[in-house]
Amino acid sequence: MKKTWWKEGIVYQIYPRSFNDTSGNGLGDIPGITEKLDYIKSLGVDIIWLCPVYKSPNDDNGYDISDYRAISEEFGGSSAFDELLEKMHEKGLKLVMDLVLNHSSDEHEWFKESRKSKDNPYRDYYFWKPAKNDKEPNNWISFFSGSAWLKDDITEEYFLHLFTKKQPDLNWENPKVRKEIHDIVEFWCKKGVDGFRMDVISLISKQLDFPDTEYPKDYGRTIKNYYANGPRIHEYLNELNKKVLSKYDIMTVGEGPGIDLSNGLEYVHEDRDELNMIFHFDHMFIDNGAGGKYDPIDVPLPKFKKVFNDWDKKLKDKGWGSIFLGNHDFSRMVSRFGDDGFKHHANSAKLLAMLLLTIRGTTYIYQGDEIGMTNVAYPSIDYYNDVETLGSWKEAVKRGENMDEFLKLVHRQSRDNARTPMQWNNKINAGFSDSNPWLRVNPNYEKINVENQENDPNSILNFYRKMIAIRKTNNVLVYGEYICLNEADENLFVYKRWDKSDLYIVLLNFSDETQTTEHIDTDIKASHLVISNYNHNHSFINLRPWEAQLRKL
Ligand code: ISL
Repeated sequence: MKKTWWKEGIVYQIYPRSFNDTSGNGLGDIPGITEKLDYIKSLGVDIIWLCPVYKSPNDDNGYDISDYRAISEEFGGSSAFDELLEKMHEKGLKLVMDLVLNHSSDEHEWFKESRKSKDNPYRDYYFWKPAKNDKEPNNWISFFSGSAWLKDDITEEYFLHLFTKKQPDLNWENPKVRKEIHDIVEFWCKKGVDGFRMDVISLISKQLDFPDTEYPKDYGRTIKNYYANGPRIHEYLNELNKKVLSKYDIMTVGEGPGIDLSNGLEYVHEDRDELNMIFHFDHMFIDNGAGGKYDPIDVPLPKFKKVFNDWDKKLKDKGWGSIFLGNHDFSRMVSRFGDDGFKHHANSAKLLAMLLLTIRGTTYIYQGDEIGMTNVAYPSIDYYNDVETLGSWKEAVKRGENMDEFLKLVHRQSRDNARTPMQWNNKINAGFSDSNPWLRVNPNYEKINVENQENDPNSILNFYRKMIAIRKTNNVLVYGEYICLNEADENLFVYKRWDKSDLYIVLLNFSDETQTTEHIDTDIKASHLVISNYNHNHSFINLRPWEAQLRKL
């Protein structure tokens, strides 16, 4: 395996709108990030992935870009961005931009032109189709509910939007579109950014016959598979790589709904010159039942472990993985994979930190997870902001569902769970802003906040710092071999990491009861403890509720 900075680096993901507001308008901003660089640096991370900060009407909080070269004025404009980049580089931090290239905003100049007439030079920048039997060109459903086509009055044709109707899909078939995209990527490379997270990159190549799809009953869960991995996807990525990416020392990570074990390597194989890493969602959609996200099911631990085991095997010696348990699109990782109740909150958050930092692949930490921020449960739908949540709510109303019950599902599944403002201290608005935040703070900020945890050597925050330091000084935890020792065990996740000189054993008790490791065949007896989330009486035979131990031979 080639050794590089982005394999060894640890990424911290920032959702700027919710990170830190310095202008006092209730929205986080770029100077707010600059202000917190010492905090970020103190975690020990190396790379910041910044969710979109471009000019945007914010129909989907920045994932609808109206000018790919301009920074949103609300966030501080380009001078604030330049300052952030400069300060980050001074401190030895790298910056990864989020690029949304599958679609633009409908307020982008290209789209404004495109809709004007059928022969406008920008018409083919998007997908326009006439009606079929007085209806949409096909039956495709948008990710955010309803048809994926919208009729535009000017030419009476439909355009494709796999996300909201303000996010028209760009037509990568058109060489002019690809040239524009290459130029945009080059623009940011020349500015000195260190990489890109490419939004829904698996969707950029479309099936051009736009077939009607016979959606099975579980389409809520499988919908992405109909649109992803189109016929020219690898050609496009290869071209982008050859023309721009390969000329710079940057990292790329493609977001990949619809990417799975059968095709993942095709995106990241080190000989293929496409992307460095992808985000697959095998563990993130694992709790989606037949009805999709709002039909959640319980997940047995072996199924969860299998995702990590299978992907490690698949990528081993050929490609590189991304290890994450949360981001701005999912509920909080401690509420989802841990236990956010009073008793086990801290230990389960620390256990998940140990997992993130000891599995093979680059670690991605989402803002707030380092203090164990949890899901929120707003009293009514009026408090929610996310387009996906609101779309699903409307659909549920149409279906005549019991909306009190549906609100409980929103509490569990809404993307807003991860978007509540960062909890800095126990003062007004959690120290995020002087005025009312765009999204209500989670009321538990009085207990769960950075300031409290700075002062507590046993806090989740300080555990992250220790774990990060351990990983940074032990390359075996980055590159070393990985094997899971107890695939079928319902409660424990135990694995080894090793190379020629070192061997680590990771013991994670994913349950709220004591569990024995006696049946697991390891060299455990000869090992010594490196770090644990409990600070006394460590036995490697009996692991207490949510106990996590990193041991070394
Ligand atoms: O959010 C999801 C499930 O709750 C995903 O299906 C998500 O829509 C998908 O992973 C794509 O996400 C990305 O593109 C979207 C944007 O809304 C997300 O925030 C972004 O991460 C459209 O640009």
